[in-house]
Amino acid sequence: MKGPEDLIKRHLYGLGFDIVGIASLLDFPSPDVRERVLRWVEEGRAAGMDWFAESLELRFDPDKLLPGAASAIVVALGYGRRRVNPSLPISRYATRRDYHRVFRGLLRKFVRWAERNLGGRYRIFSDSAPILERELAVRAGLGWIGKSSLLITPEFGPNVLLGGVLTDLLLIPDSPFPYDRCGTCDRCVRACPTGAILPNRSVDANRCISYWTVEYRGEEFPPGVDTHGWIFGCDVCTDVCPWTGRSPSLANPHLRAKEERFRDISPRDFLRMDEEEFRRRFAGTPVMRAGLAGMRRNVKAALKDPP
Ligand code: B12
Ligand code: SF4
Ligand code: SF4
Repeated sequence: MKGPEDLIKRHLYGLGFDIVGIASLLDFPSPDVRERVLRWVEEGRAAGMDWFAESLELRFDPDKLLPGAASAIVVALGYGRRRVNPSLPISRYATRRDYHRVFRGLLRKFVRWAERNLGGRYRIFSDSAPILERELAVRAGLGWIGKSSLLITPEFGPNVLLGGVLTDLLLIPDSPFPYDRCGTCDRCVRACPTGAILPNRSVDANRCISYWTVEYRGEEFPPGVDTHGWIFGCDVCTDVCPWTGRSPSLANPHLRAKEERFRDISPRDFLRMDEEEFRRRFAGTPVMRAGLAGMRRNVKAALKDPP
């Protein structure tokens, strides 16, 4: 007879996820990961992301998110190495459907099924809840933390987005991913245009282009910030990773729906369009996070310093 772990995985693969794994929440996070995260915050590496420091207590205690949480079911969707529009300096993941919505939609279906068939309680996460997602993914056997600090999977390289559910079911976990397959490679560290990747496999957000173009809310960038031509996110550390070369060209079909929105657009178009057109075109895609004002700020900075 199949155990609940097999049923869960079969159901999630059936919904279209690319990778599925189960992690135990016993001693999560481990003291060394806790220490890493605390140091990252104390050294000011989170830049202006105050929400990160403010939610540390929750990040360190899944029980606060779901009382009795015993296991995490971690899922990944591959976002493909193909650029929809090679002359548009928007990171690949952002020229797809907004992954938060995709994860939420699919995981809600999963939870409905699980509640009916397995019992237990569930709490969905995909950037939406304060969880250390990459650490959970390593525990669930999906891949390893690369020098870029990203989770690298053998099948999709770093080009995966993560989500999952916490549950109070005590499931048999998968084995944590046992290898570091970066070896002597350090392409991401050398290629990062701003030197944001630190020697301890973490990223200083103060220097990361993705932070400035996606998360920063100011009207203008402070002097000295150079986004190297990117107008939303940055793909340099994922593009150069040798594991990207082996990963599928196309994104998971669930993410592909909005790709055509980015096909015939140039950075200057963001300076011309009004709010209504922006919303009509990009609703349901990650660039809504920056809003039109944020995209304009990013484009103006990029035009001063084209790639
Ligand atoms: C804050 C944040 C950012 C910040 C800070 C990035 C960072 N590296 O921390 C900014 C805005 C810069 C950012 C950028 C990007 N992000 Co981001 N981001 C997050 C977020 C919300 C939290 C990350 C976090 O906890 N950072 C805190 C610090 C302390 O983490 P850390 O130092 O790397 O340590 C962690 C691991 O390395 C790990 N670790 C565990 N054991 C060990 C052992 C050893 C030996 C080592 C070395 C490490 C290690 O433990 C720590 C806790 O998880 C997550 C979603 C989530 N809730 O997890 C997404 C997330 C990490 N981002 C994601 C993506 C896609 C990106 C971008 C690629 C987007 C883009 N194209 O522009 C870039 C990549 C930049 C990079 N190289 O990291 C994906 C990554 C998927 C993946 N394959 O790993 C995530 C998981 C979102 C998601 N749901 O899919 N991001
Ligand atoms: S996203 Fe860009 S700026 Fe940030 S660490 Fe990667 S290469 Fe560096
Ligand atoms: S580019 Fe090389 S060092 Fe960086 S994550 Fe990929 S394999 Fe590891």
